[in-house]
Amino acid sequence: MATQKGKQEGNGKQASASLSDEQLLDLYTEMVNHRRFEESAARSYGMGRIYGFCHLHIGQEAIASGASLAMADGDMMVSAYRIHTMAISRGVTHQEAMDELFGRATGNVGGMGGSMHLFKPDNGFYGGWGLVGQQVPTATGLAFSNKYKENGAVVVCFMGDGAVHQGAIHESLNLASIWSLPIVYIVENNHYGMGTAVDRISSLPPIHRLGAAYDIDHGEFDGMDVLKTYDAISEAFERARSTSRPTFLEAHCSRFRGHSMSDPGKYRTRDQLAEEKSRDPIPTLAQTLVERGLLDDEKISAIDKAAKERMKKVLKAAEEAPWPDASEIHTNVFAEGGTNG
Ligand SMILES: Cc1ncc(C[n+]2csc(CCOP(=O)(O)OP(=O)(O)O)c2C)c(N)n1
Ligand SMILES: [Mg+2]
Repeated sequence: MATQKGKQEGNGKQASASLSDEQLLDLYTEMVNHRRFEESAARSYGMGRIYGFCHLHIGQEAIASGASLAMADGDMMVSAYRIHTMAISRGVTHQEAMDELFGRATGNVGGMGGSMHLFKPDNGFYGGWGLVGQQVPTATGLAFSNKYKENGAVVVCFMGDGAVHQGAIHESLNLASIWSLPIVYIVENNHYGMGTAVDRISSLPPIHRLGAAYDIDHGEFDGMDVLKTYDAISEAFERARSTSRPTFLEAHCSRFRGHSMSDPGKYRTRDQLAEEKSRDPIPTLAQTLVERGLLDDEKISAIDKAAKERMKKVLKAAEEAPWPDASEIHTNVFAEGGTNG
């Protein structure tokens, strides 16, 4: 890592070195489950079962799993709209998530939110926001609240590379720095916004440099490697816990599908995509675990088979799940007791 003052340099202690064999296998299994969930969502969207927007995290699963593993009870995660895997890592079941995508009453938020608005506050997952950058002031406010209450909780807040120029993000970083908030901001730099390469729209690269402007420790990591992801995020969490200082990290990653289901992805060549896929986080972890004697071909196939079978059942149940009742149409639209009733 970098050496300049203010940059996250790596504290020499790699949190991943203390993970047990069981935790490593769980991490791998979770990432395979994420992949199969997202592929099932893609197929269901193509079949007209999912309405509205649908943004997949295929290729970026290591970030959801690595970050979630770094969290302790009470910590909070906030993200944008590419969130199925994050919500699932924080305890939303595959069924609750898929039912929500299908718009069913049994969904995570009663079928009212859809793909972009999963929530699980009991496990520290605070969404799920559709406006680019919108989640960052919200996450910063949560961090302020945690510090005020002295509850020791740390917030991790994700945003895309296309979001970092939003004014509200700059205001948030400034406040996080002057108020010394226990928060870890992570830019998932998958190189593209909705269709334009980040290098064409940003004067920033490397994006993590933005942290320096607000006197925030900053750094970058390989978001295609779940163990490096876990190490970098754990170090930032440790800083937040021990010094109540924010960190601004850039995760280098790739999304293997379009921005959303309606994006044909004409802005990158087949060769470029193939190169990105050669760094797929799932086989990368598999190889490490094979080398450590924890996985072999047979176990890899068994984990994958179980993930596919689970998704078959989940899809069938989502198909059969009830729709929300029409009487629910105004539920959660207006605050109770407010001027609107
Ligand atoms: C305020 C606002 N402007 C525009 C949009 C439309 N929009 C949705 S996603 C997106 C690009 C975001 O790209 P990035 O932040 O890199 O995230 P990624 O989709 O790559 O994960 C845009 C412009 C929006 N949702 N909100
Ligand atoms: Mg992007």
